[in-house]
Amino acid sequence: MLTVKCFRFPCVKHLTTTIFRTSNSKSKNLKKQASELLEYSQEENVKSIAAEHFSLFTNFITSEEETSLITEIDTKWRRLKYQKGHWDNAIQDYRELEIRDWRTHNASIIQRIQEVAFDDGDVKNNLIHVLDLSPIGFINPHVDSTRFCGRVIAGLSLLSSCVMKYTHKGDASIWFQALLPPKSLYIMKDRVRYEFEHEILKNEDSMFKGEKVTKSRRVSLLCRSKPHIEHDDKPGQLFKPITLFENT
Ligand SMILES: O=C(O)CCC(=O)C(=O)O
Repeated sequence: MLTVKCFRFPCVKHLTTTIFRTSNSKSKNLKKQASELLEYSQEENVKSIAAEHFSLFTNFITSEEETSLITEIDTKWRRLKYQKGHWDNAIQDYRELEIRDWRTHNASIIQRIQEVAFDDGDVKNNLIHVLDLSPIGFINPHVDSTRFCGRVIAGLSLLSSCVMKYTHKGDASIWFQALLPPKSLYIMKDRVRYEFEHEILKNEDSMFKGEKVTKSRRVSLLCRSKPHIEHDDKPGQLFKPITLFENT
């Protein structure tokens, strides 16, 4: 069994996120060296699709920033317990929130994510979806609803590693998966966002490069762009976007 710690994936420790700034000061080009954290099916094109439409940045935040985010998030649950299942069973053993107004320090982290994830033409959704999976929680394969979500989804992982798998909607033999360490940021967009279903594997199925990955409590912060056609996203309706999944 593999409990994901840096020493079991020696490269993780040394994966640094290198920042290159382009001449356009608005566009930030973060280059990552996290290829060890990706695994692909045999199909040739999947690697190039992932290279273009999926990014993973390790150590996007510091441990102090992770603690600061979790501290704020944990003040918000009140008595909200983990729920057994989503209405369509898309998610199991989870709870979720949407937060628009963050404490100043945490707001600057959200801003950093949005700066990296979105292009000039994207309209960011400032309601940040916080998803808390219990140790036995998981997310079934789905594509986020195009009614509620635009071309970009960025996810910051906190507390535990997990495996996120992407499977092509038309051909299950075409897939790739990412080992997401805590404090990492992934960005899925365009072809990966629309043509692949994504899922967070349950512990029983959670294998990466032949080794078992055991997830404990994992919290994610999801920053999404808005769809180009406006839909009502008033607070209170928000758990609709949490129901982000297309019924495929
Ligand atoms: O928790 C995550 O990183 C994935 C969330 C997800 O699947 C989604 O919001 O569509």
